[in-house]
Amino acid sequence: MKILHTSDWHLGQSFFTKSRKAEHQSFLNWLLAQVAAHDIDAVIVAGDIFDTGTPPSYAREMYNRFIVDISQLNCTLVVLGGNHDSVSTLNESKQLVACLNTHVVAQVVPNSPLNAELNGALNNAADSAAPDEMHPQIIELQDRGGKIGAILCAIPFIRPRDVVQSRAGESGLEKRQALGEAIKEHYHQLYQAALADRQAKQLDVPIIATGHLTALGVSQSDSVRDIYIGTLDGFAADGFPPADYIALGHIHRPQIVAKSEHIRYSGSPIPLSFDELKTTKQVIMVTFNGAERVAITPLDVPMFQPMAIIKGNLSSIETQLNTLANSGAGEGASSVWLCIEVEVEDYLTDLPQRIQSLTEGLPVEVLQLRRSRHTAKQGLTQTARETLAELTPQDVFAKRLELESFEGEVEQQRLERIKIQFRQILAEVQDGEQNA
Ligand SMILES: [Mn+2]
Repeated sequence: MKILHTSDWHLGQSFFTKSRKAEHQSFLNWLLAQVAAHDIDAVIVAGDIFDTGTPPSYAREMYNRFIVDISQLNCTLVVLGGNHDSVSTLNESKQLVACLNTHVVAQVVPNSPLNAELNGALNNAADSAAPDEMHPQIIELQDRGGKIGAILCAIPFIRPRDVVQSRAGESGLEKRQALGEAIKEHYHQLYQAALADRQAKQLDVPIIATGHLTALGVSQSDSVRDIYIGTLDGFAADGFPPADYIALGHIHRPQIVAKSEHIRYSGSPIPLSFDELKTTKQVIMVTFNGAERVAITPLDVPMFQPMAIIKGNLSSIETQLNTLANSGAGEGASSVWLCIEVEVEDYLTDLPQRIQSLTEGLPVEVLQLRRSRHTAKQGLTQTARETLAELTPQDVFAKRLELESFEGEVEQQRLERIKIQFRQILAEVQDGEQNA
């Protein structure tokens, strides 16, 4: 049994007004070629298929086309909901794509026995192909020969309301702990159900789990929003069950979790922010022989759109631009997308014009212009040194926020959320001090 693990496609993303359509289409074509070349039995997408809950038509069309194409390769597809995905958007075509060998798990079935019963009834009414008592998140993955090759605990992004009931009077810390425990319990229940199924059918197959969350101790990139701020900082990796492989999504940089080879983030297949250019993009191929995991092989995804970050003072930026142009980058179908960070003359008000004149005639397009704000940083350090005792936590946080840029509507909304969360956390800490 061979599976391919990928995540965080973010189909439909618009990047500083640029569409990622061509890159996504190239990636999907490349992925289909890998499925064919390596005889992949199943592809798992661990959340964030779409960038938003209401993706543009072209993105939905791309998704539909991919499902048709992969089913023709006799490969199973598993699609899990991420925090960016809308449960109802993914569920719209769930029954339809089930006919094309594609399993969609958009949300978790709650742990509570009452809810589980209700959901079981709803699920059976909607999906008459599930007459047995199998948990709807347990999927027997078939290999290309139609035999069961693995049992999957299909766990999408877990929304707190799906697994915990908040109680009045609970502190923030208690809420965080309750959510962490509930997530752990959800993994445990599904793992036990998978074990029971494997035992009952005497199968020599691995148990694979998935997830779309922040596992503790993982480094993040710019484009990942802290979904658990204020509720949970991260899920401790020791809360995962002893599955043979755990396919994670949400973090865009490929990485191993808690030094465990088999617990991994595949990362996003295309860079979703300039910050993500630091690492090569991958999908992960996992090979099993019976129940035994014999190889974990990252496959590097080609870079379909040239992108670069250029930093420095204006004269160094000019030199780097010319080096880039002379290297032949951007001479293909698309010019190089650039992020330019001005480090010294960042105070100049006519920076955009200066950068424009430097890049004129070169095969580049400047999508982002950052000022590195040295002066602002010095300001903060100075104030902090002189008057920290006189400042309130709000003052310090406000000064820190001044160092960040929040451009555009989405970023402004993010800024508002951060401010609200800061106030909540501060209130909690201050409550705690009074009670102590
Ligand atoms: Mn994502």
